[in-house]
Amino acid sequence: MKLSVSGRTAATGAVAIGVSAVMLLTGGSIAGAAPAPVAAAPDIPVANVKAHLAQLQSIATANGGNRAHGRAGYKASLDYVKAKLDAAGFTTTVQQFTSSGRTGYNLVADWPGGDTNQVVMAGSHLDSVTAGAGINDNGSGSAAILETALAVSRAGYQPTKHLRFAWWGAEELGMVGSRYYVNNLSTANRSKISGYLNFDMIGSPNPGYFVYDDDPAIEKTFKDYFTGLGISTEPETEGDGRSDHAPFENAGVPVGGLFSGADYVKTAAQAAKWGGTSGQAFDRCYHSSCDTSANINDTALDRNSDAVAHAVWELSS
Ligand code: DTR
Ligand code: CA
Ligand code: ZN
Ligand code: ZN
Repeated sequence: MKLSVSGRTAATGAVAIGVSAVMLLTGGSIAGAAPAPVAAAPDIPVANVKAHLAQLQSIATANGGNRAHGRAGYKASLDYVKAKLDAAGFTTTVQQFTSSGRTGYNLVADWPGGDTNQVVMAGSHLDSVTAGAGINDNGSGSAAILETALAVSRAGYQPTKHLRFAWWGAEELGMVGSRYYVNNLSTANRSKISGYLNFDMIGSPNPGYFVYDDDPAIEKTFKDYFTGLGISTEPETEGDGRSDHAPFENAGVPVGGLFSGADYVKTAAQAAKWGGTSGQAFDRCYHSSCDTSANINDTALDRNSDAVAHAVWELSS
């Protein structure tokens, strides 16, 4: 396993006058101070998420039409994401592995600070199938967690827990990259991961709003967010064991995540509550050449990206 680490320590120039200092100045008492409220996550601009998707589309177009494991389009995708994170102050690590005779890569980005004995992870697979650009599957998840990581940097967010983001290679070959990562964690480091959040297809053109029903606390965090939007979600069951949360779950890590649907067909009842077209797949371009920038529902991508940020802020505070 080869590792390369780069990146810059986050700028810490911001000087904040804490509530306690202000209260002392105005004669207040710290003892009576109410517990600090959980910092609210910022809105994630969906235009920024779509700009990342446009870059991933351009990369696929320039590299044989895909971003698949072992192909030039995958490594170019990883280089794009890594450059954004390095510039934003993350400590990035590229983990190399071999699968089906080709070299694969995971990208792991740590946000400096927080309790490294309590690590909150958010991950998405960055690879596509060979048939196409993989913009919904899974540029959508990759772009959403990238923009969330950049929002952490912009906010100078200093969470109690340590934040780690990951972009997996070779998921389409059977969660190869994420399994390689988990298998190469020491038992001690594995036990420090307090939760893993997975985002794989979150912008489907005929979207559903599914929440992984694995860890109850993580599930509640997501469900409460969508309740606040007046959206009734459903448990995500079709994908059990079919994406990168599976290796973490098998290792005993609490997992959760979001999903907007793949090749299953939206029912009339689902169309009545979510809109869209009943009797049609959530994503008719699943694993097809038409999974391009046009294969995204902006509203679903926006809502799910904001839910990613909400969960990252809430679970790490
Ligand atoms: N995104 C799919 C894996 C996946 C996750 N949830 C579901 C549900 C139904 C079908 C597939 C999936 C992939 O990467 O192939
Ligand atoms: Ca938003
Ligand atoms: Zn897929
Ligand atoms: Zn996927």
